[in-house]
Amino acid sequence: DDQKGKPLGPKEAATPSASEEEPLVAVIMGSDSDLPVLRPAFQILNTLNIPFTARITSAHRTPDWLREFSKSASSTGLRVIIGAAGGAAHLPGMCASWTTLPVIGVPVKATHLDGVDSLYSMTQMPRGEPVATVGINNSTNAALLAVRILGASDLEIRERLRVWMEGNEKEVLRKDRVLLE
Ligand code: RP5
Repeated sequence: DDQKGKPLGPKEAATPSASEEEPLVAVIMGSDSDLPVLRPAFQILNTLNIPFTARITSAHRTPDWLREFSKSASSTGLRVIIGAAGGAAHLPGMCASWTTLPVIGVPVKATHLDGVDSLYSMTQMPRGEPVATVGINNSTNAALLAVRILGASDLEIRERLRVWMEGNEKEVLRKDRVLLE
């Protein structure tokens, strides 16, 4: 249990944070089985040079630790929290109830209900504690949304995102030209 809530090391995170800076984004997940779904988010955050931390904390198995983390999050340098969970996916909702930071939910496809259960859990938050929920398993969009939130008050981050989006556009146009050849 000592391992619970410890930042993931380079091996577990696969694409660890590129810098030693104070994390701006926390990616929390209900289980290490959610890790593969989150790798694209780590990749985006690394590519856009956003310092982040990744933690495993379960709304059901480690409720005290989740509460402690969520309540103290805004007093650190953290600005956005991404919460990923499958099944009865209370993680981002519980987190949102203990913090004023924006919380983005990633519904994970983890059960026989194919992630629809997690999607409904996250989007059906009662009024008062919003969770900005992305598509099932779509951690890429969760990371990009986190970058947009940070960019709203940071011109330099906004510019990095603009350049990245331009690259995306060029890539689609390139593929279109290949089709014509
Ligand atoms: C949730 O239950 C986790 O977020 C995970 O998606 C799902 C299954 O967890 P494990 O049984 O694989 O630990 O709490």
